[in-house]
Amino acid sequence: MRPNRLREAWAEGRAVTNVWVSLGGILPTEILAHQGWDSLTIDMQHGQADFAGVVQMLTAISTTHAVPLVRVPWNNPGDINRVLDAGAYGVICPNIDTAEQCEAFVSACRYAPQGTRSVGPKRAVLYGGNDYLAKANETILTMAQVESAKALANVRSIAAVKELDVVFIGPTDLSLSLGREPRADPTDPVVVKAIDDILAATKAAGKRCAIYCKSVAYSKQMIAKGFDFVVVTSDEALLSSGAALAAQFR
Ligand code: 3PY
Ligand code: MG
Repeated sequence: MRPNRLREAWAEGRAVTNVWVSLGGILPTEILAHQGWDSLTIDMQHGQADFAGVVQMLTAISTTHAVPLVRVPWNNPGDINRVLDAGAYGVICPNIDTAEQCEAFVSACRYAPQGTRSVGPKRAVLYGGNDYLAKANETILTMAQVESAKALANVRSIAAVKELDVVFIGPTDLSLSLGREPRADPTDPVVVKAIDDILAATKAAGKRCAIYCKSVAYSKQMIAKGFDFVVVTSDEALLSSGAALAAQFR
């Protein structure tokens, strides 16, 4: 099976980068994938893509070495199975608040005996290889978003879920849930402490930790703190900041 290059980078001690794809489209996604990111995330929770669009974007990403990830809209085994069958090499699940919710999520990502994923990998075999069924469980990444006060309280038990690979911090929802200004790249001490506590609990459980950022400077700070995975920017941010800059020519 095609190896998961994120797992390989971590085994070499290297943190990895990601760009978030919210607007979508085949060619824009392919252009982004060619810029040297370690991975791309197609966002089905707050992004525009429908399922057919996701399959097209996964195909576009697979013209490169970037690892294709999908954020599903919710913790729903039907959606999780479909994006994996379409060739996602990792699933990011939003709003995991308890270990029980995390168990249900990872179960949908793993074939028996580790889980309850149904067998029917269509494009996944074309992308991953003919031994996909045998190797999928050890290759696919399970990434649970910890992004609420309840999840913060439960982070030790969430991080301890056996088949969970990555705890992924959603700073905007986390900030809002903690009664602070909802924003990425937070500097509010209450939110920063929550982020540090989640990172420490994740590392103590021997798992990888990821965070959504919106600037290069903040992403670098997070890697220096010990994060294994940083979302650096998004198609939406790149388009609007580039267009705003160009509009200043007068
Ligand atoms: C959040 O910041 O809440 C996120 O989910 C980032 O994608
Ligand atoms: Mg969120």
